[in-house]
Amino acid sequence: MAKNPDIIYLFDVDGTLTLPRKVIHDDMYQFMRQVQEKVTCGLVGGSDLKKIAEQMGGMDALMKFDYVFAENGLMAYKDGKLIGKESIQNHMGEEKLQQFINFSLRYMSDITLPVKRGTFIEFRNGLINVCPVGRSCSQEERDQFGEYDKEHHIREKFVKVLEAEFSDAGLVFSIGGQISFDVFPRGWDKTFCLSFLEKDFKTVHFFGDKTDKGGNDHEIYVDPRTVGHRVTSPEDTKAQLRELMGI
Ligand code: M1P
Repeated sequence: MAKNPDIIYLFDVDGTLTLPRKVIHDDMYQFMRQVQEKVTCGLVGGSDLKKIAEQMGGMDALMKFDYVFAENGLMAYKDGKLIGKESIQNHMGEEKLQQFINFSLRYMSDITLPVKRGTFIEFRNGLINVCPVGRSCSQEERDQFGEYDKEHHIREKFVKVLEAEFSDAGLVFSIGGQISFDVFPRGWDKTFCLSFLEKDFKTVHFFGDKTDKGGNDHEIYVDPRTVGHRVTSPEDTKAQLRELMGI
């Protein structure tokens, strides 16, 4: 049976095709190959390409998917070929970026914490990670900051100041982890990858597990351009696909 050219199935990685941060099980990978014989398939993950390739069993195995969107689509591939590449420095421009970094470093230089270590700003392709205690802290120092922050709201207060100072920069501030917060342009969640698909497909089915508000699948799951499917595990993804496709 020929593939319906209007439909694509798009999958989150962690918790949807693999257990969190683990390599895909061989039977799941083989099942996905069967699915792809019938429907165009893509992956969208927040991690970088190297990490997603490791999780799919290598770069060749990864590039068997019709579309691969690493870092939510900042690195976009179709049929194994790069079709899009975006970075935070390209998007913000060096001047704005340095204003942000300089302001943040000044702000952090005025805070006193139980301890301070190194790497207060970590620059990644798609986001800036800001860390008042410093990312080179030990596990014990990390836990200590986590507790201190619960009481003193260091990150919350910092984010409020940044939101006011850079209100026109279109940035999102996300306190997800224990010691830091992420800063990235608005829209650079998983919906970013839809710009590569919306012209070519009438229906984009998205499968993800962190679909509740605050989860990193939420925006794309509720986006009007997708039909969202909430899954609880790779096994559940498989079961839902079997039901949907009658296989
Ligand atoms: O997984 C959420 C966060 O994990 C880390 O946060 P922290 O070091 O503060 O615990 C960072 O990788 C951060 O970027 C990420 O959002």
